[in-house]
Amino acid sequence: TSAMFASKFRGSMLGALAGDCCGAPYEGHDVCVGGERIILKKYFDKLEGPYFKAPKKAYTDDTAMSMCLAKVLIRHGRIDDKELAVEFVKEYFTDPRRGYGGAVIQVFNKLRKSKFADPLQPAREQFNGSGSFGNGGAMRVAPVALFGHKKTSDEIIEMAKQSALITHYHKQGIDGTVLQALAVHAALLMDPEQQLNTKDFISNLIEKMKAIEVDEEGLGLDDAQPFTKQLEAVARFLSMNTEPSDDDVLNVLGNDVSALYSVPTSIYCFLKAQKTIKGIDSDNPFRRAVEYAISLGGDADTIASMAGAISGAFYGENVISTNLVKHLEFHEEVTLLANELHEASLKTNVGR
Ligand code: R7I
Ligand code: MG
Ligand code: MG
Ligand code: MG
Repeated sequence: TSAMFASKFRGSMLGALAGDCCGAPYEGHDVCVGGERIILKKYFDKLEGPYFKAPKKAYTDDTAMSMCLAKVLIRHGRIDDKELAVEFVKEYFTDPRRGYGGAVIQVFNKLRKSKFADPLQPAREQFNGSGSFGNGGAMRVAPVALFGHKKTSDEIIEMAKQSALITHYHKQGIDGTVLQALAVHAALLMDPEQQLNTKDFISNLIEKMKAIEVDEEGLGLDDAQPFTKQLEAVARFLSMNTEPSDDDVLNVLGNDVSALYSVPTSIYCFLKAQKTIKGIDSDNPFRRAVEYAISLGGDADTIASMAGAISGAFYGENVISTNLVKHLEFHEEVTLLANELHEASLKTNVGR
């Protein structure tokens, strides 16, 4: 129903915001062990407990750029390269201190200087022409998947790619964006009242990524189909009788700013949190996903934000503690944009 989708839109966008805001203080930290896990638990207990007045938890570039995407989709009903580039640049120069990736700022400067002559050119020039493989495309893509809730996977894939290309030209930067979009889209279309079949969820993503990465076969690369391989590792971890150690998870799935070593990790966090997690004492699966993601350290804001976006798209907004939401900077604006994005998605799909 329309009301359920509206709740899922808010769930996904507030879920992403929660992961970003709560994870940001942990970005760059080591994996939480022993007492650090308990400190993290207390941090969440406090935020979810009776409301107290405190400075809001600040959002970062992950949220700033997601909202740019939402605005462009609301306004234009599609991704317009130039409009999106203008929106990113406007946002960055208005509010630059949001922890942006180290290299992406060059793109913003070049876009502005060239007056957006070719909105895709600066991204192509990153890293000596290979493009960025950072997770910046993936971290902001949830609104694309939400907006496309009535569209086919192929249409989601195209829109996700396009949204990435303004800043991320490297195949892994793009494919990571596509994977995150497909994960959010799949979660959005599922009934949260039904027990989620994690095995099916991951096999569906593997099938889709295989098809996307097929052109890499036979190129003699060390690692043809890298995302497929990472997703197969996620499936393996989920099927184990005992939880893999944090070291195994970090060594195989990773927790860094590259798309390849963060997007599959976020999907793993979401799926693993369907069940209880050792060292995480909460009966709320959304909180488990986000808290576990943050406990892994590294690119904590982004991995938690991506896991939160998937989880919120599956469960809807009610899974997120309302007390926690009140502590998040920008939560009213995000709620409003989620509602507008939902309305816009209904309009553009009329007659389809
Ligand atoms: O991908 P991007 O937008 O960064 C997003 C991350 C998230 O964690 C945010 O929370 C924020 O903290 O930043 O920005 P980029 O600058 O394009 O990529 C991020 C980083 O990935 C770069 O600064 C590089 O360190 C690394 N990187 C690369 N390194 C070597 N070669 C990305 N591409 C390459 C590459 O081709
Ligand atoms: Mg960030
Ligand atoms: Mg590169
Ligand atoms: Mg980050």
